[in-house]
Amino acid sequence: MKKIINIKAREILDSRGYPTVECDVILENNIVGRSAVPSGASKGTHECVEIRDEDKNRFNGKGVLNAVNNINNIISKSLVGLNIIEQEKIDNILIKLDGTKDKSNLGVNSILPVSLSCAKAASYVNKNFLYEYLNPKAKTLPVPLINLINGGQHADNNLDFQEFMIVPIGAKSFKESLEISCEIFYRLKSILSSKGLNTNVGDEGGFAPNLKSNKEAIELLLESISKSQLTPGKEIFIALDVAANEIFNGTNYALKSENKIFSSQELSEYYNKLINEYPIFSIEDALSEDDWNGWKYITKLLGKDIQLVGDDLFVTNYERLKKGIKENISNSILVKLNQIGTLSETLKVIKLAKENNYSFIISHRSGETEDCFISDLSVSTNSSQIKTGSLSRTERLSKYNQLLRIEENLGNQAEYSGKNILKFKK
Ligand code: 2PG
Ligand code: MG
Repeated sequence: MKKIINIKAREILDSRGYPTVECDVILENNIVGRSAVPSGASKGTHECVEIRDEDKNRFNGKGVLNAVNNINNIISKSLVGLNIIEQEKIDNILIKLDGTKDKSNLGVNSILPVSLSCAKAASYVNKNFLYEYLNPKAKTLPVPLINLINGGQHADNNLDFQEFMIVPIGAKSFKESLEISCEIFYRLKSILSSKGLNTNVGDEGGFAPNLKSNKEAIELLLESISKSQLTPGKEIFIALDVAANEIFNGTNYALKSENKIFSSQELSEYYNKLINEYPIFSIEDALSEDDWNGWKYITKLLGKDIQLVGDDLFVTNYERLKKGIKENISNSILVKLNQIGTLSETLKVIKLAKENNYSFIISHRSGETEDCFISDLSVSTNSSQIKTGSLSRTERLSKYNQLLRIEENLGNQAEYSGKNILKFKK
């Protein structure tokens, strides 16, 4: 048994240069588990709350010294002396200490790094990879949903949809999936420059050009795939995150780049046309977070044909997912640790998704750090898919690189989810 002897947090900076919390959980024998919290730009209203200092003299009010102090002064006192492998017990103490449903008291940004650092420290006790500690039988690598064109809140361009992703199912291994995706990424860059379009990247490392329409972004992806000698709809599919909260005005959805205004039903019909025209495997947040009637409609219309993912809709929340399952809404959930705040609660949501045949995708946030906890989480839960940005910016690559190490560590045993995910395309 290894006991927690100290917990120490600090303010560090994330990929947008905003402060975030990093935490060290220190065990006997100087074993240290360290993790850091990511942060979203297009957040769901029902997510747990990250607390910011609101002191305008520091980082435009975005400092996180209060969250850091909550760890150093309050949380550490309650956890020192506990056995590190008692993750659920630790998480329950964190939940009780906070005492609110949305973790607004201590802040999700003080609770999550402690929870994750404990799991990491525990994995180091027996010198295991984190994924092995979480699940000794794990051996399957996820298919990456690689966000090659950024729009919406993640870029300063005119695209309404937030993420245009490629899904390399045709590879034989995770390593190969990255190799062929890099080929497409480089190809896209040269196509953009040959057309005089901007090749600067957005928050998640994908290109962020101004285009005539959302369709044009999809067509650029298809051109890059074909010019890389790969077949769209066979080896590579397309996935979208519309992040529809951001185009919803309370009544209608507006696609500004295309000068169109839609009701939920009309937008669903628009997606129907898109999926008939293009090899789209998955659409995330196709409608806004509380448009339950719209979600019912779109699930009836498209739920048998494609993966419909709830991100802001479910916010990794057990009760919201349960409601969705009961009402036949969507068929997939995006899983983000900082939407809910502890590892144990996240695993409980994943279990519910599995039991109900919903696919689940482990996801980063648009504001990230070098922490690659989600890579191990995705393998340990057999998630089949991971969403962690494009093929540039080290805070995105750190996740892919950890998956490469995991695949290497698994050796001959390693499997790649690949075409198996097509079972989610019904
Ligand atoms: C999303 C995420 C991650 P953000 O909407 O899925 O891509 O964005 O972290 O800004 O909420
Ligand atoms: Mg999303």
